[in-house]
Amino acid sequence: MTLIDVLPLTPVGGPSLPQERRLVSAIPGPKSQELSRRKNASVSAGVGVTLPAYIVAAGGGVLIDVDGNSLIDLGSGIAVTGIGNSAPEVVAAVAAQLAQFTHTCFTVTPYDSYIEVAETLNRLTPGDHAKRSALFNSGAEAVENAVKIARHYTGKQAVVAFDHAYHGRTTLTMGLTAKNQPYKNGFGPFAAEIYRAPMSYPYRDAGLDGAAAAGRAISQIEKQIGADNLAALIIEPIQGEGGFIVPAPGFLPALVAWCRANEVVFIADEVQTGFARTGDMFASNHEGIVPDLMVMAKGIAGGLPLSAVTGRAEIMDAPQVGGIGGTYGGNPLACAAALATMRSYETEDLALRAREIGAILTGRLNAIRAVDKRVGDVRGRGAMIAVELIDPGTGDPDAALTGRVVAAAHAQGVVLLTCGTYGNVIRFLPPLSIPDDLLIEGLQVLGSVLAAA
Ligand code: PLZ
Repeated sequence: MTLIDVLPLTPVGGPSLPQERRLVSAIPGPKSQELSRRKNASVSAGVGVTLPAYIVAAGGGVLIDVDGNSLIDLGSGIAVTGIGNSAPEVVAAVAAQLAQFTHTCFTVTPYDSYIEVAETLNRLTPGDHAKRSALFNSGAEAVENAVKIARHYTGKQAVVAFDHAYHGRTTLTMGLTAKNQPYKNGFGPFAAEIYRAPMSYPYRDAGLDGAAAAGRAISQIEKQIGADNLAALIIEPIQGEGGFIVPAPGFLPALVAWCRANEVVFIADEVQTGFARTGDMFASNHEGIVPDLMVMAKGIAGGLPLSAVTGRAEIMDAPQVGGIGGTYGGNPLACAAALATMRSYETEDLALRAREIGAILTGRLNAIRAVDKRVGDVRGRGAMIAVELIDPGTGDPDAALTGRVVAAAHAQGVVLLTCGTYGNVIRFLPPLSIPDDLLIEGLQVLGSVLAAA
């Protein structure tokens, strides 16, 4: 069986798909199981799969698998398809570009869409200072480049990341990422001059407010590294893989102020939080912080691979000409998708839609929490919400329960993701194109499988 055999003759992706949960086989069904056998015989075992239902079409709030099941998508391919899968404006923009040219390499013979993406990012990101942007392919690649640029600008080497941080899987970004399993185990040695500071984690911080948590982190940085050696501090304004941890109010502004006073570049990693996801264009906006550099990917281009670093012109312009680049960074198809995607975030006010989704999520999840003490915390912003599952007797994280709940939801046709250092967080990242009734049905399934677990 090849892709051509399973694809329908006419395209059926995008919002035209019936917006319903429909199970016609077990999940995974027989065709998916056959593909899993082929995967195991051909794909590196290190490449894991969360839910082995193989997808043939997607749009709105559903994913259609090869057996004909229609699954409710509460993951957006890890916060990527915010504007929906195969969103018509993205399909049209990419198709038009596809017919013109597919690649030249911007650093060989350039093209204007790269510039327009940079202009758009310079306008959308916080702060009205002069900015510059550079485009890459993955989140990790953009994180690496932000660190390179910060080191070049400051002439310093050390970088601070935080407990529970996730910044990628390359050698430099593995070092920035906190969690060993599965991201780092056996893959060392890691890059030098990376240090870790304590995060603000209100649910597990016993009442430490933002200023106090920042003071704790800053004191450790000053004692163990010294601002004179520190090029950059990198932080996710809301931590993603680490457990949707929203730091206490005041924590991020205090870190920004300290960085500015000490000539340390403040890098916001908005790879997961960016582009309307949290109910504002960027999570930094909720606390009014203006990062020196911002790293973006995921939601930037409606599913095409693109990432970016945007920041203060004097920092971004520091490297030598030719010092920043790559074959595919800012590929014309990805730029066409990004322009269409970013236009939609603005013209359709998708940040508002994210807040509406957030109200539905938090309302229903808090109602479950009120009657089920295993739900220790409901947190997040906008369409980036999570629950932390605990043992009600001890308050300890309950990763086993989390695994059972998510597996049961998958079997019921709801695509749910976990996260968290302790593996006990269920996260909700629905596409902003999901209809309310489908989202509510997904939450009803969660409620019933949690009650039964
Ligand atoms: N920074 C904040 O969330 C990617 C990882 C999925 P790439 N998060 C999803 C997985 O298991 O690999 C992420 C992120 C933040 C950086 C990254 C890295 O982005 O595009 O996966 O390289």
